[in-house]
Amino acid sequence: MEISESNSTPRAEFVTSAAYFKELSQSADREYAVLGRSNVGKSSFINHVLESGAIARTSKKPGKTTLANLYRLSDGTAWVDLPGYGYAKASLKEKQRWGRLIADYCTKRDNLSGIIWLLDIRHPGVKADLEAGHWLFALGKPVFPVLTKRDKLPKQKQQQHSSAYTDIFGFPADPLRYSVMEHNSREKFWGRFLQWRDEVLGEEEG
Ligand SMILES: Nc1nc2c(ncn2[C@@H]2O[C@H](COP(=O)(O)OP(=O)(O)OP(=O)(O)O)[C@@H](O)[C@H]2O)c(=O)[nH]1
Ligand SMILES: [Mg+2]
Repeated sequence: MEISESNSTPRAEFVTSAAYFKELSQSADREYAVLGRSNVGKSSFINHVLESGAIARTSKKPGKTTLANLYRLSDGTAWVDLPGYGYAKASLKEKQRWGRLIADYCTKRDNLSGIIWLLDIRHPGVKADLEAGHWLFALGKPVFPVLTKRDKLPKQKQQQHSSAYTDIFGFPADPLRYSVMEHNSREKFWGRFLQWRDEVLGEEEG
């Protein structure tokens, strides 16, 4: 019989959506944003890791999330699902609004405690992520990288690509590999994420 880990997962509830940064209300002292390329799996990750069914809307096609969506968690934090960057096919006007929303959010959100940065395990070093990486590290906020869609690669390739990511971005350790197809991923995420969160908080307070 499988032992359920679900009681360690905080409950999530949807609070609000916003098309522009100034419209996004705050609901917790500490907030974590889920950032990544369009279609990398941000909304799927949120649903899976928070065991929240379909609280965040997902799609096979890129460009699904067009607003900042705010969730309140039972652990007292909040999470924000952002539109993806790097989607070439949206209209210029939409791309500009998403870019502005992401940039304003990341630079002006005063309760932003860290960024959960999602990267597709299959494609280390794509241009949009390199550009985002430059910008993200300049921002100076703590970053927790997660490699998504691990089920799409054999184990050996996963290891190679994970090391490639670590080299490219100078991560202190190989990032967590995640798949929404695996129950295991959720457990591993919470183990590492909570540890990281404590370390980051310790640095802030210390
Ligand atoms: N095989 C596999 N597919 C995944 C995984 N995570 C997400 N997907 C698929 O990837 C596609 C995009 O997922 P979304 O969660 O909508 O991606 P997103 O990053 O929120 O995309 P935007 O909102 O458009 O920026 C969907 O078809 C998901 O089912 C995973 O771990 N494994
Ligand atoms: Mg999305």
